[in-house]
Amino acid sequence: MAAFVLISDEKTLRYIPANLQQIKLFGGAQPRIYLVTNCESDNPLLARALVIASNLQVDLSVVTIDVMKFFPNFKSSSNRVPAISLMKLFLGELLPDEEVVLYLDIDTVICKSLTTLLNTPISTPVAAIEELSTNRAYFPLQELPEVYFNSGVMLLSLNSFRALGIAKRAREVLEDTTLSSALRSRFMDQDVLNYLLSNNVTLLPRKYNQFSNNLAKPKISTLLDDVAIVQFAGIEKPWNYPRKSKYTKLWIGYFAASIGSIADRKDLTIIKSRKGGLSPAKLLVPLHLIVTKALKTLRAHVPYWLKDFIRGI
Ligand SMILES: [Mn+2]
Repeated sequence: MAAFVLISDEKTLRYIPANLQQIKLFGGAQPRIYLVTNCESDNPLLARALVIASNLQVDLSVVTIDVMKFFPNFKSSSNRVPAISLMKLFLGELLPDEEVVLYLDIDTVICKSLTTLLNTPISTPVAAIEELSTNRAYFPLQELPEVYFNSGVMLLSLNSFRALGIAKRAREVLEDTTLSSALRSRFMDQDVLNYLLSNNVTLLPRKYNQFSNNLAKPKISTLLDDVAIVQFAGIEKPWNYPRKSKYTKLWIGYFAASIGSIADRKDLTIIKSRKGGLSPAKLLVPLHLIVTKALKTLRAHVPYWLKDFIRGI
């Protein structure tokens, strides 16, 4: 079964517990996860992610990359996509023992079991959903690729990546000043991946990468009950989006469940700023206390003559 790959810089490291929780729930038995990050290995949020992974009994390996050493000439653009996301292009080399991996953006919300997807054999380097909306129109080269895929959820054949020398070709693109400045002007890793691989992609069913802004439209969302992964592609993220949406709430639930009592003050602000989210007080109460309290409340409402018949209440 495919391993999972998450890529995070220090801004998103705080949210990784939510991803771990979701993978635990929907990623099949004993999921293996790689976290590729440019954070220092003594970052407390990294340590926290490792503790949570061990609590959840998921196998988490951290791959630390110094992006500035990796790309000495990298010029950060005003783009919201961080440089570390370019590491998607180099996964064949970074994970030499893995054959197929499922890459997931941190801003994804998993809603259903992914075991079918994780066991899907692929004959192309990438399997992803086609991106029909905005980003395609911004592809900066004159020649638009026939298919333009989204790089937020991808099943990747790292065997094919290695066989096709994708890491070397990606480096060539990134070091070609004219080409890379055109490609990196906006969506960076997604543009480079499309430039290299859009003629060699398997299209996945859309349910594996539904954009949250589409699901917010009631007419569309009723048609899309079958959604397996939602991506908060764009500025809205489950941790900063004030609107009450089903998927934001779902994410908050995963995040709260994963951090439990090792939440810190900043986590509580994230959760507190949501209407409909868990309150910080609830979050810090260990689960068994909540259950005991609920049972007490229930007991108070059961007529006395029934109590003897119901064991455990
Ligand atoms: Mn994303």
